[in-house]
Amino acid sequence: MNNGRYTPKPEDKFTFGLWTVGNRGADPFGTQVREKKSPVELVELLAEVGAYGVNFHDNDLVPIDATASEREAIVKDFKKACDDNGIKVPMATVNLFYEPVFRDGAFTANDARVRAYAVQKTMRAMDLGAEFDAETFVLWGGREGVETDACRRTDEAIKRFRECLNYLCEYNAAQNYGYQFALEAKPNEPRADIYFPTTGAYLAFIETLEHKEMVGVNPEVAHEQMPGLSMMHAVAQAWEAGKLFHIDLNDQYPGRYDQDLRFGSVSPKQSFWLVKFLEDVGYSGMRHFDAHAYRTEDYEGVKEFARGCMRTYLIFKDKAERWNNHEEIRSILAEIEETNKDNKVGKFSPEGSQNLLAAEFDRVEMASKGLKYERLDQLTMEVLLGVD
Ligand code: GLT
Ligand code: MN
Ligand code: MN
Repeated sequence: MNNGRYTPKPEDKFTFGLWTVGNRGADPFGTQVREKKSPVELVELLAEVGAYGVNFHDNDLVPIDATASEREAIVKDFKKACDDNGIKVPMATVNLFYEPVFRDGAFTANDARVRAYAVQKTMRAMDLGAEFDAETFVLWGGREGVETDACRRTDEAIKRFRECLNYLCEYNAAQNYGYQFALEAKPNEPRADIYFPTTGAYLAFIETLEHKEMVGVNPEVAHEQMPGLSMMHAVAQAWEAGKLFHIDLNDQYPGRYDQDLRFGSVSPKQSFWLVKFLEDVGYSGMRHFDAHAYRTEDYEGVKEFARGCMRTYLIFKDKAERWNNHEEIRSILAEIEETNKDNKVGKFSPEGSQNLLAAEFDRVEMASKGLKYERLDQLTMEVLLGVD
């Protein structure tokens, strides 16, 4: 149904990480269920399903113990695969969580050698991304946290994190890479508590950096919904602050481990509001799916998963347009706007404040009329359920 309309196009800017379609289904209780595909094969898969781009961690592409000449050969092959398949590399990142050396964190680890190694590894990952003209550099501090707070003072961890970020921003400027750093929050997993647990926490932290203009956020649906928060609200705050540099789309049941499920598959209504927000404000960045297929699937299922993420996004985009043009919804919104148009607060002035202090408000009258949000929400549901 509507197949052409929901077919991804380059201008939709749909991207996937090598680690997403390359996820082989291992979990803490069981091993891989899908055979390994090389980065080149994964690029071919992404081209087949209609993605715009691919993103990677340094070690998704170049194994950690690769020699310089192996690295060179891998980069050459991968570049060719991207060019041949018309796939871009808009974002790069660094793996600071897999190796045992990062068991106590990377930028916040107690061992100063580990922190220096983490910065070195990040600079090298920035070099790698720059070879592919990546514009965004994501930092997910997966191990920046604790099982026990006995190990360090939390404010010391924050200072260490800031020192590393300031250093990397200087490197970005010195190398003329022009990256925008996007910090990705998550409340827990793999650590019991991860520092900067929400997008909001990172937004506050960014203001304390020396090059705050270079640094924004990469909110992820699953990471906001794990603790039961609203992804769309986090995204809206980031957007309003001019800090929405990237986005990780997926889905998640609240209160569980990080599920990274197919976009829109768990919470269609929240996903709809998210897509509607991004489209309404004109977000022009990448729509990155940080999700993976069920463990039950083979690579046909992986393609089905990837196509599903994009198709669902486009369906919600369509629904958002329908919502915006819906006659009754528009008339209720116009009534709402009517009550909003006479703003009595505005910017403070001594005279204005005297007027406000003297103003008379009929609080009973103001609360006397229903706001029609029930009707508005029901109409939303009808649009979403496809009966309107
Ligand atoms: C890892 C994590 C994701 C991050 C990736 C970037 S790696 O898969 O679960 O949320 O976005 O480091
Ligand atoms: Mn996740
Ligand atoms: Mn993510």
